[in-house]
Amino acid sequence: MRLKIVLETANKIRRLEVQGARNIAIAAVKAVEAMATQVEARSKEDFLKILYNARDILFASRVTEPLMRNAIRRIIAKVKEASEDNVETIREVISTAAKEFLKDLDKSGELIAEIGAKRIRDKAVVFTHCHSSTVVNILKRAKDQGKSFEVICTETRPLFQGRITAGELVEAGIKTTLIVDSAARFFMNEADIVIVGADAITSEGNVVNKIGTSTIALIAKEARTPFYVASELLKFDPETMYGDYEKIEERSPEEIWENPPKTLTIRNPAFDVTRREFIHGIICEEGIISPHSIVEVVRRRYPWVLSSSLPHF
Ligand code: RUB
Repeated sequence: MRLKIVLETANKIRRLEVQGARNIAIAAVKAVEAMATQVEARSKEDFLKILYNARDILFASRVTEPLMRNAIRRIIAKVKEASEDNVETIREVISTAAKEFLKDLDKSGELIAEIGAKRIRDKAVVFTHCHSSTVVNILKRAKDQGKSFEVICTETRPLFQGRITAGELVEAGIKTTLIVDSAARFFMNEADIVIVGADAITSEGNVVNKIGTSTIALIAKEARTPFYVASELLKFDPETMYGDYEKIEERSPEEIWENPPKTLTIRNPAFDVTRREFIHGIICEEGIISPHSIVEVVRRRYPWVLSSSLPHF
């Protein structure tokens, strides 16, 4: 019962009621913060056990979400560092860590919108895939700056997240065309730039994003259209530094076909990996960086991300 809010949030994340890496991390942090205000614990150790439980539930809700994992690990690290055993103090530590994390995420989002908007030239056609709040913010910023451009977005099967993107862009007054995923090559000739979001960035600079992203990157390369990824650096997964592969979530076949023939196999991976050589740049809070430099840039800006992963050894 004491983990009710965490369980509810994990279910919303699993069902995609909360969608996109950033929104997922924000929901998870808020759930941990809310849980911490209510939970009864006798000591710091006791509190930590509850936090570990919450962490495991949230991490399992979607396995390809390092931004959420980095956020929760950060909060737990702050609790571990706290010298006091007083439960009320621990509650404050969690609340402060959560608020700081969300504030920093907001700042990064702002910087990315500002930097990314500069890449959108007047009269440009921007191609995107799925729904990334980071990409939508870049596009809205460019629109606010008075640029006139249009967007082509894929519907993004199986769950049509492209419709969320299209809805938000149209609402913002941006001319938008929705296409089926398989029309990507057909329309790539019309695009000047591709910008997609990210769920995870590996230590080798490869990017994990919604299934179909790597096909779009291939197509963009063939059509000589620059391909950019807009992402907070905290989507970097420190576990990949130490040899682990980023796990790719595989979702229910029912999302693809509700009543298929009984003996049919249906596979439904949620994400795929785009190799760094297809990526012109990662638009992040440090500027536009080469995917090759990801570890160096993360180490400079968020040294704790790498140090908190050391227990992997
Ligand atoms: C969403 C998706 C988005 C990234 C980045 O997949 O792949 O491109 O999560 O989003 P799903 P953001 O719909 O399966 O969650 O920029 O908002 O973090």
